[in-house]
Amino acid sequence: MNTLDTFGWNNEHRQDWEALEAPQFSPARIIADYGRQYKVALPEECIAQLSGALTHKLTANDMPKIGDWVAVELADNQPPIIQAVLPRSSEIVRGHVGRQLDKQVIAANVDLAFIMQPLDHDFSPERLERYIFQLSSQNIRAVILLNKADKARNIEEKKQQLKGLDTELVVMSALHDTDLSTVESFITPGKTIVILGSSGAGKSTLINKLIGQERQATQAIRERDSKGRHTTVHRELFVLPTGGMIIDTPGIRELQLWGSVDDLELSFPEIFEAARHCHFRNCSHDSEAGCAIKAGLENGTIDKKRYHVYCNFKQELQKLEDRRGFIEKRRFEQTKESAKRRQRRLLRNAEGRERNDHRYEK
Ligand SMILES: Nc1nc2c(ncn2[C@@H]2O[C@H](COP(=O)(O)OP(=O)(O)O)[C@@H](O)[C@H]2O)c(=O)[nH]1
Ligand SMILES: [Mg+2]
Ligand SMILES: [Zn+2]
Repeated sequence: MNTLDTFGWNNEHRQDWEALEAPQFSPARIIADYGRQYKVALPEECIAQLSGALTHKLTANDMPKIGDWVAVELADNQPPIIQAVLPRSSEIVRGHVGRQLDKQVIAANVDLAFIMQPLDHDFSPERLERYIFQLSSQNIRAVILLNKADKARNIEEKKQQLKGLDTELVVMSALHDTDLSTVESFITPGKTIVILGSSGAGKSTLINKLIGQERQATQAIRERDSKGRHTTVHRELFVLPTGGMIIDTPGIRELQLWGSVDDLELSFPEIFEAARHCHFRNCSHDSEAGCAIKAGLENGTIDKKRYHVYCNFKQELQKLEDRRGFIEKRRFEQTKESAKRRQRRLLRNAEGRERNDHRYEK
């Protein structure tokens, strides 16, 4: 029988729960996110709604996300109402797609992430680097699952292209492998794993295999380009027979980065290490004498492709920082301006009162 512990409830959550001082509510975990409605585990599973107060109060990112622990109000003959969201131990985020400048929370309270990529023409080291960067800046351990090994050619060559990543790597076939013990060894009781990757990579196929049931719809793929249509439309958390949980996600077409230039050091330590040895402190690694990056690229201690990816990310993150800085500044100026307006208004009112007072005194 499932208990809250099956869903990962631990001492840390218990402490957060105590701090909430809401004994009239019950703890529950969000196990499916349908937009306005949620499926929660109490541990028994049911559909819950967000309270009106939270709907108004919370920003989009603070709204309950898959994996969140929440406080629900239970009443007879009524659907449970979510009244609070507990602090998150971790977040999986990406940059917002579109014009909005913000992060977007994909899942909460995750212990490990599988990044799944097929070994066919969808294989892209740069795309993997994006995930690795994003996860390392969120302090989430990642494991790469290279899927569809049954269809792949040049597996060794592809693995070679990933040797600079310093991330565990499993070559597999979700569809044909009868032994998934290597993948299963990462999934331990009480821990939550999220599976990320493009649509059509084989995420839902793997989840069905792990659960031992066809719970998630998988897609008939267009053979020509192996591009998938999105079959998984919402995020859902599954408890595996072996204990441990896995969150299925719809495919991410392009992972927009969210973070700062400083975060790059976590995923590109060799580049930062070399840069410390450049002759000039503000070396742009372009044409300066005594540039350790250039030397590293020439003698092969720095991988050229990785350096290229690093430069792209740096540019992207710098742009993000600049835009965020610009918005912050504008917000600050607007606050200053409205404070001034408020002060002027108060002053005018005070003067008005004074004039009135004089009138009465006469
Ligand atoms: N050849 C082959 N096909 C696979 C493998 N894993 C998944 N597929 C197929 O790839 C398609 C997309 O799988 P699906 O699980 O829906 O991908 P998702 O979008 O990542 O959830 C389906 O037609 C699967 O049958 C594999 O290991 N080998
Ligand atoms: Mg799917
Ligand atoms: Zn340099």
